[in-house]
Amino acid sequence: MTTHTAAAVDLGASSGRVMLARVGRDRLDITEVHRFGNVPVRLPGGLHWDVLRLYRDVLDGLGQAARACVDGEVLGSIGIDSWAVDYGLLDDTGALLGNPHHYRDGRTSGAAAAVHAKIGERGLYDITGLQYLPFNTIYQLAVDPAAATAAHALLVPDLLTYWLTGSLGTEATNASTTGLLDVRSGDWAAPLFDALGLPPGLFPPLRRPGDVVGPLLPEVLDDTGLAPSAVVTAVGSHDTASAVVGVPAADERFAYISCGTWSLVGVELDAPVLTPAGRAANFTNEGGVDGTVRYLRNVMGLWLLSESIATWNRTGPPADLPALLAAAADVPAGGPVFDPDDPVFLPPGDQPARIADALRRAGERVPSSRAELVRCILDSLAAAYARTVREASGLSGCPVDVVHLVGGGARNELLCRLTADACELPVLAGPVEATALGNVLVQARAHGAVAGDRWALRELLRSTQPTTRYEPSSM
Ligand code: LFR
Repeated sequence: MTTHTAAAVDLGASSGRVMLARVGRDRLDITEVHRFGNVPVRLPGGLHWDVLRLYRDVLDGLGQAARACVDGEVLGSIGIDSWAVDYGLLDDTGALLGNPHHYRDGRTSGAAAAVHAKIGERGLYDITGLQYLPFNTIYQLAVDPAAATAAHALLVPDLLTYWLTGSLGTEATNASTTGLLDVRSGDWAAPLFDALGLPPGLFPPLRRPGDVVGPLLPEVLDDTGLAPSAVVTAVGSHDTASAVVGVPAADERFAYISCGTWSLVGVELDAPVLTPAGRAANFTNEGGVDGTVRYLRNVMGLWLLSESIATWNRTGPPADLPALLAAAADVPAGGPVFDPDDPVFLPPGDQPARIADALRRAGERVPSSRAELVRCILDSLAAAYARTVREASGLSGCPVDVVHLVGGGARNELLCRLTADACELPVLAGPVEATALGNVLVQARAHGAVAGDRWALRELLRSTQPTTRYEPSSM
């Protein structure tokens, strides 16, 4: 087998990156060739993604990837992943009908109630197995006046794929986050489209991770300098699906925390769990690569920290994150905690004030310094991770011996340590770039550079990517 050169386009809620990877039987190298901000724009009509800016950066990144190829090396494929649920609408000529909304926009308040009046919440879960999040695509579409007449809806990675290749499709792992997919059949749930008055073919047919989508359009070749042989290849286009592929687990007995803007906490299963207890605990059955199920719940994540820092930077002396984390590590254990999953924290805004309110309401002490507040956020996240890992294991019957913490949060030593303590389990931290690694591994397998199931891919991760182990301090 040869080495495959692939680019991963990985878009997060606050930044995007294009990574260049070389993957072979004993080789997995990945380097960042372009990193860019993802800055949403507030208009009178709501909070939007600047999707053309993102696409411009994707093209620039692919150009950099082409130029980074050395000694006759040719970039063979490109895979795209991003956050879930958001979409762009197209007319019948393929033109974009307006900028996609941001899932944190307030337009969905009240949308769920309207949808549940047509399809009961329990019935919806029975069909989709999806956790309730107020911004699931189904709720967004219900309040989107353009949806009923649009020719196509494309999830964000599928929209970028369309612009690169001209090919319409919906990648299956991301489709599973829409609230419109039947969790048993794995196909679109026609009765839900009916009930909501949505065109039945609004989303184009599904494609699976590993499917080759096709070559790049001539204008893309011009813009990027890529070779005409490069193809876009479907990956787990939901970033969390790629992140779970990128978890370097040795066997099934693990939980994962994909820790970035959100923290996605759960286990990997072969079949969905659709029990009333799972529904009551708001656990989701999202689609994973190779037909796996990501049985997890969203925890609010580092968004609490990044929005706190943004607030401090707006209103006072700039915050120095490394210094704050060092000081937070010196704050004594046993301080106040709040429930990070309170929906009050969902929209952008003054998180320190919201956290202080939440603590006051719960009769807890309010932190008196920035460092104490950072510690309070991390303690609260660690406690939420521990609760969620226990519930995921209990509800699914999947035993957990180790917690893999991947994504940007793996750099945060204090968070990893607190998580090990709260879970009373070892935490294996890293890789930071699990999502991009999961993305390129699926491409490399599709193009024959590596073989085997997800365990073979994880074996390659374990032999090439360093991790840091944190033991719980009571052990
Ligand atoms: C993480 C993520 C989560 C999804 C949230 C919103 O980046 O994709 O899995 O619930 O973003 O799309």
